[in-house]
Amino acid sequence: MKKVGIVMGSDSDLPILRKAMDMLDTLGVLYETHIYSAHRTPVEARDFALNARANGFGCIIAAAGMAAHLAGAIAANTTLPVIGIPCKGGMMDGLDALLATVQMPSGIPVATVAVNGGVNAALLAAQIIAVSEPELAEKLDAKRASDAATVLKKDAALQAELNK
Ligand code: RP5
Repeated sequence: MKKVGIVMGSDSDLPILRKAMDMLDTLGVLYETHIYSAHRTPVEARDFALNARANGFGCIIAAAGMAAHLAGAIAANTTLPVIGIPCKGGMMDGLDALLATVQMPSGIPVATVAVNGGVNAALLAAQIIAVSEPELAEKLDAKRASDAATVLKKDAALQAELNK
């Protein structure tokens, strides 16, 4: 199985990435995690992206806040799919990071999830890996079914309470 690369701009982003790692653990997806910054460690971030395909990664999650160039900088140096997580924080509380991550120029895509969207980033990464992993695809189908059953159970409880 190809690994998911997880890169964050600072250890202050770690709580968001922990949610992603927990979801990948639940699904049995392999990953490797690093703190590399587009601004503070540009050489390491670039080298990670340049070597990611050869190092067995199938996609990369990149999370950063404020002037969030990390996902774009990673995407500039690999043709692996890159999933960007804009992180909350700073004067604009994540809006700056959202725009910096999502508004990529034509030619260098970043699949941007919601601000602090660690869980969806992990699910999208798992869906990418599952293109060539039928067992993982089955786990994702089972999770969807289980999530739907949870909603319908709550609906049934609400009906019982309100619609007598
Ligand atoms: C970004 O600046 C990081 O991704 C983080 O979200 C934000 C603040 O970083 P720290 O000052 O907490 O290290 O580069």
